[in-house]
Amino acid sequence: MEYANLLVESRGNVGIVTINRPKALNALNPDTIAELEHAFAAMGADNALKVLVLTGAGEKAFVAGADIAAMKDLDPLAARAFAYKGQKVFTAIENMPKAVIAAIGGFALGGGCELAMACDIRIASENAKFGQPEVNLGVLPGFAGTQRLPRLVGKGIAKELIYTGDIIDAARAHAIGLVNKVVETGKHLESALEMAQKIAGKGPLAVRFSKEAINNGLEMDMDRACAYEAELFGLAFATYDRAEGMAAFLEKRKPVFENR
Ligand code: DAK
Repeated sequence: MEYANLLVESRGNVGIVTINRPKALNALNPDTIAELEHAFAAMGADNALKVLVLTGAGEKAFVAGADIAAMKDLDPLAARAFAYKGQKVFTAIENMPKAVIAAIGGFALGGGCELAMACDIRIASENAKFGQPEVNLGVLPGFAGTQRLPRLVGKGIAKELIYTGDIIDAARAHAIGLVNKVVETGKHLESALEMAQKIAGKGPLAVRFSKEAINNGLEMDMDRACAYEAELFGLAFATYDRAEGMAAFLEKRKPVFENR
């Protein structure tokens, strides 16, 4: 597929998706959301890619939110359809069978912050700014921000950010656990790629099962979540990579994982 709003590339076994509408601060219009759906589905299914990185073009923004110009005339049913579509695409990103890292420079507001939260890990430049300013527009977060933000930073801080619409800097985002790491301005992609390379060197099925255990387990009670973890642990023992990883350790060599 030809993408009008994305740049899609791979570097070795890392896939990179860049939202490329810098003049509109990479705001998410319906076409961009549809392209994200397609790109992530393709990269998720591509066994040559072990880790995915999502970023925004230009220095000013990761994504400044849903495209307000595209949203302003929606009737309620179209708005609902837009919200469902965005939620579906973000959930697909969250459930990719491989790690997804958001590399964030500049604004990650509204739908942009929600998109970053659908990724597994967030690495931000010092110039990054985060917020859910939807209340300024008379709406609430529509791409699951009311759900993912409290799960990441806790209910009290999430309510503060969503009710006030305040925009916070990278240092505060780090302090509240919204981002994993803050790096010098402009180095967010480089840093994300470094982490992606590190993860890509691990057993891909072990990373995938860990992700499933964390994402699904957090929605269960502790007993069920631990049972689920045990099932996945057992499943890992059915894989070639588990046998290879343990053999390599005992033979004092580097493992060669085959994703099977
Ligand atoms: N949508 C469309 N265009 C945007 C945009 C956005 N979210 N953000 C920026 N732009 C455009 C600006 O209109 C401007 O375009 P031109 O005038 O040059 O044509 C260009 O990007 C540069 O922006 P500024 O000139 O404003 O740049 P500044 O540095 O002065 O300010 C800013 C940067 C990020 C502080 C400012 O642009 C801003 O406040 N932007 C809006 C941020 C925002 O409110 N984001 C949240 C959007 S609401 C739902 C589903 C989902 C959602 C809601 C409901 N359902 C359907 C239920 C999610 C909602 C959101 O994400």
